[in-house]
Amino acid sequence: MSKYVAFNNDTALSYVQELGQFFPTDSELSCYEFGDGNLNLVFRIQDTNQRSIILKQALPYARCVGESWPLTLDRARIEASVLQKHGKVCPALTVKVLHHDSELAVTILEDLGDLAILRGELNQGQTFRQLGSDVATYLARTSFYHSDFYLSPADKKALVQEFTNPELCSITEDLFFDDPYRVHERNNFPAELTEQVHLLRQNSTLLINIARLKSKFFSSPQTLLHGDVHTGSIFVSQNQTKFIDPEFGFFGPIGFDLGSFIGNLLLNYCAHNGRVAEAPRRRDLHTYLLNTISTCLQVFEQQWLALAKEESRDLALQAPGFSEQFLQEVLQDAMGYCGTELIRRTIGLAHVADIDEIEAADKRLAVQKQTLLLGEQLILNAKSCRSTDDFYQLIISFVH
Ligand code: SR1
Ligand code: MG
Repeated sequence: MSKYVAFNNDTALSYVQELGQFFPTDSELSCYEFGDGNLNLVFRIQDTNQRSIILKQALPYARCVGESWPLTLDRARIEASVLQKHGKVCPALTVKVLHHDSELAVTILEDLGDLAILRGELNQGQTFRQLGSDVATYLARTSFYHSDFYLSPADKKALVQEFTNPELCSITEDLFFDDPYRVHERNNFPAELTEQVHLLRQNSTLLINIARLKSKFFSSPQTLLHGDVHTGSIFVSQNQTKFIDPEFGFFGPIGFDLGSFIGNLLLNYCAHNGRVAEAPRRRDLHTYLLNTISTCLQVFEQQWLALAKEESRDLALQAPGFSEQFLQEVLQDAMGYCGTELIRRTIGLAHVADIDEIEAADKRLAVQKQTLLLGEQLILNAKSCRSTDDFYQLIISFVH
């Protein structure tokens, strides 16, 4: 019989006390639940001397929808294992796993209490100088070291099996590539967008590109992805960046994580048009976001190519010029997935606070129109992207 039981504040606290690993004996501990994500419970357990840890527990359903949407507890194992794998090759940028129990779907993590979730910070107009290069470093290192360039074929195939994540992948398959392009009860957009959405759904070239991106998502096990790189999955301070929450991790196309991240910066960029009234302030924030995107693309390319040159182990994949060609396709994929993130966050089930919290309905609608249009153009132009500069220039041409 399974020992799974969903924790409350008291049972989470007792569990940690029984483990007896994280606090000195006889510490006075307290616990509260503060999870505001779509899926899980998140508790902070602390003593009276500023020591604290985070206990995350998966529920057997999606928290944001309720018990009518059952969801595998195995996502907790996947999340803890991705963090451990990514933490090995990129420790500075990955939250540390302190303990994991697959049966209870519980993971204990270091508390990043001094850091804050990136989405909230960006929405308050905060900026982080290291963000673009830190995210690029995390994506380049985690994607390279779990790719065929580095892993032996046998190790890679074993890992692909270990990280098969069908239920969570199916959420992404539905929410990114299906729902927005047809009538579905999960979709959520104002009536005023109906015509633009209708036109999007009639665009056969767009639909072929969506099919290509979905097909690649289905069957391109290029690397162990984080799988959900939005700005709610990144903690930041002025000198640190930490990735959390890779429960959607699986072996998929490298461009997916990169595209999702840039998509979230662009959602924030467009949202500023409805959030920030003063033009000079808005211009500064826009400049910051564009610089961050540009840095992220350039550093990702530099680091990935340097790793491919210095660390590739597969003989055939070392053929001169191949890694550059491979990377070009990664960028094309990233641009396409970036577009799908913009569209699904605008009209699908899971929106972003950046846009939803814009109080004035007319301003919010103008932003939604812009994110839809930008998403569509990124997808339509993805195949012609040949360099990081092409990617960047396309963004500039549609946001300026
Ligand atoms: C039902 S899950 C909705 C979204 O939340 C997660 O963070 C993923 O982005 C997913 O698409
Ligand atoms: Mg999450």
